[in-house]
Amino acid sequence: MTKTDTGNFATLGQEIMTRIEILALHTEQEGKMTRTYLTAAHRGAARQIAAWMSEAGMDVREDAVGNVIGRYEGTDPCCASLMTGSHFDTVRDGGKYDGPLGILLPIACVGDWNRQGRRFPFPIEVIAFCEEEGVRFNAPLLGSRAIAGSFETAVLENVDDNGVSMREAMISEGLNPAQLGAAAMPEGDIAAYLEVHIEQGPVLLEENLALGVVTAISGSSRFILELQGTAGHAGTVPMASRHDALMAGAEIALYIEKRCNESPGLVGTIGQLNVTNGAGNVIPGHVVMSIDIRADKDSIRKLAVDDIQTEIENICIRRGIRKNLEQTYEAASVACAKWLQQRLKESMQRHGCTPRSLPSGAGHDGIIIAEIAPMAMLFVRCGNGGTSHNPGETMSAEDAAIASQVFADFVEHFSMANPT
Ligand code: HGY
Ligand code: MN
Ligand code: MN
Repeated sequence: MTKTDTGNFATLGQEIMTRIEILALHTEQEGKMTRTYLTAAHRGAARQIAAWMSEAGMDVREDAVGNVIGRYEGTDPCCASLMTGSHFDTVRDGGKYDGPLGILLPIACVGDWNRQGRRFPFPIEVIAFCEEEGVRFNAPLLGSRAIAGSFETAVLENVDDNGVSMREAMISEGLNPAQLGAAAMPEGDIAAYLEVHIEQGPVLLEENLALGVVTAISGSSRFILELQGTAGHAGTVPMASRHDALMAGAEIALYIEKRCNESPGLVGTIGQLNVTNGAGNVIPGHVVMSIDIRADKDSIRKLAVDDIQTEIENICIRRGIRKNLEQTYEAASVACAKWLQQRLKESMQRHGCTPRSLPSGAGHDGIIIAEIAPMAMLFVRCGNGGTSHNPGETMSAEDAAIASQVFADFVEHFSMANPT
């Protein structure tokens, strides 16, 4: 792969887009993109990724949590690896680029180096992280946590909508939860981690830029709130006597919206709200809802979380509702390594790209891998207004090509020496 051979990258861009379409066929919902942890669709996708990694000349293995790991050996056995990758699980009825781009782009580049018989001093490890979204078992970033050695085994008892625990699901798929500790990669083994990911927002699209360098990955606080009121007859209970769990949840949701509108960069989302045994003629007695609060500045997020917890308390007292607020996730914002950002910008400039920097409002596996290695992210423009976690998510083959070219340049210029 020569630096100036853009035609070659156009071919790689097409290969990536074709493979994203093939991978998208591994879905739980015909015609929709839903691939959650350890379902048949997920396992089929893992096998397909492993085949592509092998075809590209990588040694392939699956670790105890279900990550698919392709290793392209280097020439110097003492060199720490350059790690890259992303996740291959999806949200429900989501997009097909969120995750797979960051797996299939490096595989395409390694395949091209392999065809040319090209090796680097350092090994390249492409990680297809098995679970980042946290959809099936309400526990995100399982794949990267296992590799970083920060997997919290308590989540093994989390159950899915069918009452199947994560532990049972793993065992039935031939994975051994007792081996999770062995999935951890020692800190010194990884020289740097670079994740290529769609931006999942409108900034690059609005500025007509193909690529961006991520400065930091926003932290987030996530909760499950259970509200216990009193179910009753919709026609006979006067409004003033009700303890309506859904109305309490609605008031809480509207407060969160109001509070998050008060600070720029602060966002709040109620992605799930379920009425237990709901019926049109029954006052909701029990509601379970998710709460997701994020901000690029941790201090802003924490202030908002405090206010929201206080207001939940006030609303529940006033409405005679019992509550259980369980925190399911907490992550501080994580800065991307400055020296890697600089290297990425140099690669972009060598290929005529404006080195635009921007923060990531979305979470990524990089927030966890940053615990064991210097981390960087390369964003790729989204089309369709920048939408994501939506079937309208899209990107172009041209942008896949230029992202491949910049990624390849980054690798070809990579050396262990951290100049700072
Ligand atoms: O929720 C997130 O930010 C990521 O897409 N899992
Ligand atoms: Mn993602
Ligand atoms: Mn996502």
